[in-house]
Amino acid sequence: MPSFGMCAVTSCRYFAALGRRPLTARNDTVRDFMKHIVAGTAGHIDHGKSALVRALTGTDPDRLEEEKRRGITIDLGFAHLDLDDGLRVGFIDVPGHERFVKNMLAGVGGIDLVLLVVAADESIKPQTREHFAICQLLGVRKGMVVITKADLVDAEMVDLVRLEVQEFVAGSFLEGAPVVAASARTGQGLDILKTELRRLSLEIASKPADLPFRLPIDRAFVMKGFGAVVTGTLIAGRIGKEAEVEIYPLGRRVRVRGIEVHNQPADFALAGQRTALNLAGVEAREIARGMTLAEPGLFGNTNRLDCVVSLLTSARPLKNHAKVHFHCWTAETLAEVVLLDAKELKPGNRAYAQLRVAEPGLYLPGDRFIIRQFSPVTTIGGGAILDSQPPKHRLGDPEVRASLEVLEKGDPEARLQLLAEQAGESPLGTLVTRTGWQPAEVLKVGRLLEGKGRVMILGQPPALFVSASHFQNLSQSVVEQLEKFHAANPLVAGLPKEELRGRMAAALEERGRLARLTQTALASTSGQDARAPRPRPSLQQVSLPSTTLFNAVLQALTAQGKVELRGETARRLGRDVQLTSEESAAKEQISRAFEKAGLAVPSAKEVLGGLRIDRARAEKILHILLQEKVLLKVAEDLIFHQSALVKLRQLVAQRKQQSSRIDVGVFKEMTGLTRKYAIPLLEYLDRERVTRREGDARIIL
Ligand SMILES: Nc1nc2c(ncn2[C@@H]2O[C@H](COP(=O)(O)OP(=O)(O)OP(=O)(O)O)[C@@H](O)[C@H]2O)c(=O)[nH]1
Ligand SMILES: [Mg+2]
Repeated sequence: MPSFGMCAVTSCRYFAALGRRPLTARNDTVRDFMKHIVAGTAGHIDHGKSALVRALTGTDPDRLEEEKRRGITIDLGFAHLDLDDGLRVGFIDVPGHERFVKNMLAGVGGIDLVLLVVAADESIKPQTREHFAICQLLGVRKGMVVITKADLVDAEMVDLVRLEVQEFVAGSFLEGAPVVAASARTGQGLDILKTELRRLSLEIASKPADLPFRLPIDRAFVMKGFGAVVTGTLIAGRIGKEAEVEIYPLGRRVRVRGIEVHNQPADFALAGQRTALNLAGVEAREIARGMTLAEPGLFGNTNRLDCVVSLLTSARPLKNHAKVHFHCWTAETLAEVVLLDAKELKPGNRAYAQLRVAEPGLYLPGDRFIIRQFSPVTTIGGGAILDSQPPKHRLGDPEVRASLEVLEKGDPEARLQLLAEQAGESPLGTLVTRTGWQPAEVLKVGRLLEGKGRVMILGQPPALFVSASHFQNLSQSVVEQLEKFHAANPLVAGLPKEELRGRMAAALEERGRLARLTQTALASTSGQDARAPRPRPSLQQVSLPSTTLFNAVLQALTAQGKVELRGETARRLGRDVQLTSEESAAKEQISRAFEKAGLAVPSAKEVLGGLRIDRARAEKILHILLQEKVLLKVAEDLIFHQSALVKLRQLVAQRKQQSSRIDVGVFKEMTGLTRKYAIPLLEYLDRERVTRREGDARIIL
């Protein structure tokens, strides 16, 4: 097997193919104590972004032949620079051309700081604005402005551009940020730039290594001798060699055969690092930009996202159900914007919306995205994902807004409680996708809520989160349904558990509907705003409870003495079959008829036919007698009174004193029965282990 990463020669070939610096013998392992920061360039075409990266790092980020020939950047380029103090800055160089903004978007998602590049001879141009708006929408927090090509103009001009730039970034995250004049040609300003870069980098918090590992793929290609290689910025967690990972949304599980961090072989990669992974078990052509590597089976893919969307002031009003281009991390797809609390989104405003994305993917709460107009394609806004597996919302449901506010602004406990309440019951895995937290974190916060009586965590190991209100609603519904059942079926002792569970969806729906009606009525009589958040029953999505939850509810009700379980049936405790006097008489009559007949029993049809009550009720009474074991069904249409069977056993026991062997003839003689009764009764005795068949005879046991 080729050794990806550790072999200097092949790695050189590998990096030659990437257009990067080859390995040096000195740097053969990644230093995990280093701080890793990712800086992105941004700015108008030809303003000197790539030349600046090259001047800073010595690496030409334009790696494609076409880029070199045309002198423009088409796709993302990568380079890095080691500053002192164990600080490594990875650069993502983006294209400025209007047509390649989508490539820019695939790179900008994972950056910690931006170098907004403005050429001294051109000042602010359209893509300066667009790229900067994108950075703001994506929530980039740090950066600086670099006035490039300072060698082409005089100092006065540089000052003028500086003023323009300062005005341009006023009120944004770049207000007060360094504005450095530099020249890639003369080297002017590069030292100051590095000093500022270092200062800013030290202020930046490292990306979260304690969140589940995620690597949005920005490139996938095949390396001769290695196979599939993918690259990307590790946005969370850590990944080690030999780990099994899943390619979302493909659902393919593959092995990490080798890791390189900033061109150097490594045993693992950490959040914030530019990473290349050599994957075993997949072809490069099966993987594409926009897919994500993450822990296998941990998350679910999604194509519905609840989010908050902001529209740029430069955009046209956004209509409900508008189609847009959606960009999140390295992914790009079409999406429909369903506005949840407005009919139309006005320029400069924000609203809650559900995005229905055309291609499912791995998106988690907190992820930022950009939307671009369907046609002509320009950036019009962006936002943050609040829920990656949202429920279907009822049209005009005022609670939707209140819930989304909790998801946007609430603390972890409030958010988890809301998600648990919305679903009624949620498997741990769903909550991991809906929070983006590690399973252990979901359990930790869940336990806090459990301590406060707001959720219950069921299962062994604990894996099912049930909101306390849902549990309560279910318990009440079970009792109500049983009451209803008993009232309608006085002759039936109980309801099979599965049937009872099957009635729960409709029962909960009804409870929810009533609760909503009451609340609306209360709100209108008390003058309250009907849109204000209300208690939770209507929040829950009505569906059949899982068996785990349903059994837990039945257990709790049994412990409370409200319900009684008999085998697979449930009934209200102490609830007996209630018979009318006519029915009681019929019951007595049936019982007596069989008792009197001894072993030469009549058919059930004959007995029931002689009663005064109707056939259906008679059948139920017969069923009760069978359930009470007063009567016993020995074979199809062969029912005996239990006293007759007791006598039969006694008879057989007496016979044993003479001989422990009997055959059919002897049995017939003993009992005076015909073959019609004798054979089924002998088989019954065999089943009851009173006798054992041996050839044509029986041994009495
Ligand atoms: N005189 C001078 N020319 C520069 C400087 N920086 C870049 N250039 C030139 O400007 C042109 C464009 O530079 P690039 O670095 O390719 O610009 P870019 O912003 O990366 O362009 P795109 O990636 O296509 O958006 C090239 O011809 C560079 O040689 C500089 O500081 N001084
Ligand atoms: Mg360039």
